[in-house]
Amino acid sequence: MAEALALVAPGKPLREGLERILQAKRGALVVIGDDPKVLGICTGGFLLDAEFSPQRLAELAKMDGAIILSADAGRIARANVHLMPSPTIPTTETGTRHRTAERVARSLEVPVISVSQAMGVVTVYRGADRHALVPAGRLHERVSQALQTLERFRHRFDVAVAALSALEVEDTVTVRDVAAVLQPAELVRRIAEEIEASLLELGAEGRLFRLQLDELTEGVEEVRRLVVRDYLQEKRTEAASAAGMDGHEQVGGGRRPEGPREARRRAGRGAGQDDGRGSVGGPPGTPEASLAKLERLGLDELLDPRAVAEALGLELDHGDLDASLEPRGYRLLHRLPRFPEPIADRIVEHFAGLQRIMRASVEELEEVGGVGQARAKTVKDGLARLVEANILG
Ligand code: 3AT
Ligand code: 3AT
Ligand code: MN
Repeated sequence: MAEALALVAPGKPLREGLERILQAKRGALVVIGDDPKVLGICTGGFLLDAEFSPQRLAELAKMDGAIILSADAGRIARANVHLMPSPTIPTTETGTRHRTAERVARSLEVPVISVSQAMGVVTVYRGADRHALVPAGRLHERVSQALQTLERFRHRFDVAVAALSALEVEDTVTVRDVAAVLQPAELVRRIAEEIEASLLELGAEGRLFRLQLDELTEGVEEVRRLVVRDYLQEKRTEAASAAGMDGHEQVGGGRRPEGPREARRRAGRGAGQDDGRGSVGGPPGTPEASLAKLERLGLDELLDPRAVAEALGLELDHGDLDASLEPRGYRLLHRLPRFPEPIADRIVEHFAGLQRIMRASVEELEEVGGVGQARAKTVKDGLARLVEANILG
């Protein structure tokens, strides 16, 4: 469908021809492709094999029947053709032109376009998909409105990320602060996805919008992933429980180890319960599953910090959003300048939690494979700068 929409994007000759047909208040049935499979369902009409031009298309649309174009829409192969797709192919359309368009698209691997004379609408059929074209002016309007909304959420995201960094260094993060980052991040992702679809339809006319979109989404996806990796509550395995591993021994763990309330709750908790929904995007308890869960939340759910906590696998005591959390440290370590990501990951996996990384000496950091004196210093300096920025800020 994406390729088909690219052929009819505003500014393309084919789109111009379709606009002319609309202006003349006529209809059309256009098949893009003239391979033997297409010719096999063609009867009547005549051979043209003329170079495509918008004017020619509009002129030929004055005749009955379908117009057959080459696969690249560069030539007009035939006109006034009667198409005879198998009547057993299902169609939900009513008029003969639209029934035919849907059946041809469903049975052959070619895009089919209908211009409805009665409704003044252009529809692209591809396989079982259909897409009604939106006039370019309305698309422009829609995209610029969506970009404005995107900008607002991007701002909210930036503010929340800066706040989270400060709280992480101070070691005073709560569930609420993590949700405050993941919520706008997910909204940014959703709006961007919508804009992408409109940009596909706008083709070359969407170039400037594309630049804005890229700028407004820059870095959000990475932070989204790293925040999830920082706070995801990993499902504890039977083996780990049996071995007497507790929060203290867990690598990272998302949840601060101390806290008698939490220890009590944890003791009573069963291991590894599946919720049956977590299968899309990786096994439950993985960052991918968590991200997929966030993506599936309805808008109302997403706005509730408790739903975000649930997607992270956090079990809140009486839904307490002020419960404190400790990050593993992925996000802050990935911000270190010119620092290889696998090494940052290794440091996080070696120490249990950001606070321990911050307290580690250069020598202790050097114990991690791949970390020499230079890198250990980069870590110490980078984290020290964050603390400093925090005190001054
Ligand atoms: P006109 O001289 O334009 O009236 P025509 O033979 O050129 O007749 P068209 O292709 O313009 O025919 O089709 C006109 C309408 O006839 C369109 C559709 O509503 C109806 N029609 C055409 N073929 C069929 C069919 N197989 N079954 C039912 N209705 C049909
Ligand atoms: P409109 O919304 O009225 O434009 P429709 O789906 O109601 O489209 P109609 O039955 O009114 O379709 O037919 C309009 C024209 O479509 C008639 C004919 O020129 C063309 N057409 C219909 N069926 C075929 C076909 N099988 N092959 C080629 N052209 C067809
Ligand atoms: Mn009709």
